[in-house]
Amino acid sequence: MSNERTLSIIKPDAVAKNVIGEIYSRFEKAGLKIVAAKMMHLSQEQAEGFYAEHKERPFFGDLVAFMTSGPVVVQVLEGEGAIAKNRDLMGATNPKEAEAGTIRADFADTIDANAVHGSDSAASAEREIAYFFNDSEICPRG
Ligand code: RTP
Ligand code: MG
Repeated sequence: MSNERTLSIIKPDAVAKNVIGEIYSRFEKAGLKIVAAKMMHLSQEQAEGFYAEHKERPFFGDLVAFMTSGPVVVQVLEGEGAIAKNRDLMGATNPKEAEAGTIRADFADTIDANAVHGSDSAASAEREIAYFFNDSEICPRG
């Protein structure tokens, strides 16, 4: 496994529940470093562009409506095997199917309001990091 970067979003439901710190703590305890972060309220256009791969899916409208319903926290996580490690920490997309102890099992309520996003491959990590951050906004590796 190599040192990787991945894009993570704490979604509006988790921000509203006041669990940003608890989720950050899970990243840090798993050895992932937060090397860039910003809080933002996504516009319709930003949410549609971010989830463009799902444009034709029946849930696309609900997904965009949810992601624009309140502020989110967007971060770049760095570490050994960061992409898979973050997906493991998150748990299954549907919190009802997520393993105990995962972020979605502990903090999410529904498949729409499922607390976190994480890049699912090296290619999506690269695209998604560049979608939200300039190189100058990401701390150098070190
Ligand atoms: P994410 O992209 O947000 O990290 O979630 P994921 O990889 O686990 O799931 P993905 O298939 O990429 O779907 C993106 C988001 O769309 C919503 N979704 N709803 N109703 C449905 O069947 C359905 N399937 C997906 C979820 O909120 C999911 O996080
Ligand atoms: Mg996904």
